[in-house]
Amino acid sequence: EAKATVLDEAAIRRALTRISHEIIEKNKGVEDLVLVGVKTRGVPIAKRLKHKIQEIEGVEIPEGELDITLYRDDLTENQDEPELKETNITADIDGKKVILVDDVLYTGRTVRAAMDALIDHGRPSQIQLAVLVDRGHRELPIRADFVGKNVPTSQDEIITVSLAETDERDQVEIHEK
Ligand code: 3GP
Ligand code: 5GP
Ligand code: MG
Repeated sequence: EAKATVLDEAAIRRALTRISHEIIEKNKGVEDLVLVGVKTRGVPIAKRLKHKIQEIEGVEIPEGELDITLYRDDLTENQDEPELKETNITADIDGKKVILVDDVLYTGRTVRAAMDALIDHGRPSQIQLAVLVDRGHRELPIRADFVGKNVPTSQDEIITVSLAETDERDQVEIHEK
């Protein structure tokens, strides 16, 4: 059962609005940006950022998606590496500033695999990272450029991310594993 709600619908909306402004500010506009969502829930988050940035700047940013899966049955076992399953990036990422988007950043291994996949796909001029929640416990030297909320967790906790597009409503909670 849920221990606490860390973001409700309004808080998620505000966080994504803030991140949209931060992306525009950091990049001095939206030129050469490409958004790439990491499946599953990074994809609707990337689409929301795209729409918000379009509202603010009046420019449509290309987007794509990556499917990176941990080949393991038990999410509590931490031994297997994330692997790329599927890529759908029609945008040319050569020379582009790619913003990777995921729901939760934890060990950083998924992001590392995502960066490998991007670099196989072209030569981005930069890769930036946006996440809704950073729960800590990095195992690699990876950090996010844009964070919705930092949620310090223990290893026994999990963050559940519900989004209207995949789960009928918007909510982020902490659960005991
Ligand atoms: P997502 O694909 O929407 O991000 O990894 C598959 C799903 O399992 C993820 O959905 C995520 O929500 C959920 N999940 C919950 N806890 C963990 C965890 O500790 N590791 C991983 N890889 N996924 C988790
Ligand atoms: P990492 O590779 O950084 O350990 O984990 C990142 C990926 O694993 C994210 O795409 C996310 O889906 C998933 N993940 C890791 N921990 C959690 C968690 O506590 N909650 C959720 N929802 N996803 C998690
Ligand atoms: Mg994810």
